[in-house]
Amino acid sequence: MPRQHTYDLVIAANRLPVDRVVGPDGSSEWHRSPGGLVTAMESVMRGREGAWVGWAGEAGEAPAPFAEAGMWLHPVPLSEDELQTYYEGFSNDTLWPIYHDVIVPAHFHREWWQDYQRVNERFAEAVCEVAAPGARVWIHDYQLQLVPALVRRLRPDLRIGWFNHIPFPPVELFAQLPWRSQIIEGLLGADYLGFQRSADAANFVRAARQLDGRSTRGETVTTTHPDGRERVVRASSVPISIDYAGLEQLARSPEVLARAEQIRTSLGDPEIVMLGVDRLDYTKGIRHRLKAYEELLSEGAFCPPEVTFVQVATPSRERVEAYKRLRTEVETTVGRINGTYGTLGSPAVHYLHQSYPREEMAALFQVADVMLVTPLRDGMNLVAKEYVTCRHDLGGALVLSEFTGAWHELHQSFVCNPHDIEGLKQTMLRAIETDPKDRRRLMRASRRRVSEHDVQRWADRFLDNLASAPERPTPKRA
Ligand code: ADQ
Repeated sequence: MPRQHTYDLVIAANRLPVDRVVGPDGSSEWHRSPGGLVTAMESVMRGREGAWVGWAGEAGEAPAPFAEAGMWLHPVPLSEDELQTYYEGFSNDTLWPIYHDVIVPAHFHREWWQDYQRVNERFAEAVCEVAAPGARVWIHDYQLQLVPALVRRLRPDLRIGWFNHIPFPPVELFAQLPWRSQIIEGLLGADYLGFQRSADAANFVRAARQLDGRSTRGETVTTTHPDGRERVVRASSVPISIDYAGLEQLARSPEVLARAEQIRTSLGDPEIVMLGVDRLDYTKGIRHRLKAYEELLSEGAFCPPEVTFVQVATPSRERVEAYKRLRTEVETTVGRINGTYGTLGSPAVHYLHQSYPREEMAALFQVADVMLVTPLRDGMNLVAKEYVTCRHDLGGALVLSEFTGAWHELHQSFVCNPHDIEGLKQTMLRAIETDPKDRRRLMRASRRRVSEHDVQRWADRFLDNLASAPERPTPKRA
C-alpha cells in the first residue's frame, strides 16, 4: 500500500493489531495478534483504506510507521514505566475493576492517573497526525477515554466516535473514581459513544447527569462550551459481533473437522466434553465454574473418564497482582480436582494455559458438548458467539451467564447466574440431559442471531451512528 500522509478512517486502540515475531536468524516480521478487538476490527478494515494508531507491543522507542494487512500502522511509544502506570495500573487495576462490578478492589494512585493523561495526549496527537481533513476517527476502549476531547481540541474538523468493549458501570461504582468528571468530559469530546448494551449507555448518560450536572434527554447529553455554544453527544448500544461467515467456513474445513476427531480421541473418547475458553481473568468466573464442576464430581453426578472438562485459559496481565493470585488459585484448584477425581491417563480437568491458532479453537468448539461461558461480568464475550458459529452440526449446548452482553442476544441458551453455584450445577446438568432435539432448536436460533448480526453489521451500525450523530440514524430499508 502506498504511503499516504493522511487517512479518512483512523482507528485508535491501545494495541496495534500485530505482534513482532523474531525468527531464529534474528530477522523479524509482524504477525496478526490474537484477541477480541483485533478479531473484530480486522474484518472491518478489510476493503477500506485506513490507519490504525496504537502501541506496537514493545516498551521503549516505537518502530517507524509501516503498512501491514492493508492498513497504515502508526505505532505510539510506551515506556516501561508507562506500561506499569497507564496500562497495568490505571487501565487494568483502577478502571477494569470499577467497570466490572469491583469483583476485586480497585486501586487509586495519582501517578497512574497522571500517566494515563499523558499517554492519552500522545495517542490524540498521533491520531491528528494521520487524520485527513474531516476524517472519521474511531477510538476504542477504556484505555483511551480522554482521547475524544483531546482530539476535538486539536482538530475540531474530525468526526469522533468511541466504542467501549467492556461494561460501563452503574453510577454508584463509577462515582468512586476520583477522576470521574475528567473521564466524562473526555468522552463527551466524541460525537457518538457506542456501548455493548443499552444499560451501559444508560449508565453513562446517568453518570453525566448525576455526577457532572450535564443536561440529558433520552440517549443524548448536552455539553456547553465556555462560549455558550452547545453540542449534543449521543450514547447508544451497538453490540459487537464476530466474522460469522469466515469462522463458519473455517469450522467446516476438512482439516478442522479432522482435528476435532483427533482431540476427542486424545481425550479418551468421553461421553461428555465440557469446555471453558477465557483469558485468565477474574471477571470470567473460572473459579465459580471449577467449584460447580468439583461439587458435581464429589456428589457423583458424573465421573471421569465418561465426562471431562477442558479449560483453556489464555495468559493475561501477568504482572498485575490480582491476576497472579487468580492464577495460583485456579491452578491449585485444578491440581486438587485432578488429584482427587482423575485416574491414570484421564484427568478430570485438562488445563491449558496457552494461546492457540483459530483453527485449533474452532476444532475445540466442535468437540465441546457443553460450552461453559460463565463470567461474573463481561462486556460482550465473543467466545459464546464463536462457539455457536462453529456448531454447524447443531450439536452442543451453550451455558451462558446472564452477566454477559452476549446473553442479551443469545437468550436461546442455558442461562445461569454464576454466583449461584447450586443453580450453575443444575444448569450444567440440564445442558447435558436436555433432549438433543430441543438443544438443536436452541442452537439453530443462536446461530441465526449471530449470522444476522455479524461484525460487519456492527461496524456498519457504528459508522452509521457516527455519521448521523447526534440524531438517531434513519433505519435502512431492507
Ligand atoms: P476479552 O475479555 O478478551 O475481550 P472475549 O470477548 O471472550 O473476551 O474475546 C476473547 C477472544 O480471544 C475470542 O476471540 C477468543 O476466541 C480468543 N481466545 C481466548 N482464549 C484463547 C486462546 N487460548 N487462544 C487463542 N485465542 C483465544 C473484550 C471484552 C469482551 C468483549 C471483547 C470484544 O472484555 O467483553 O466481548 O473485548 O468487544
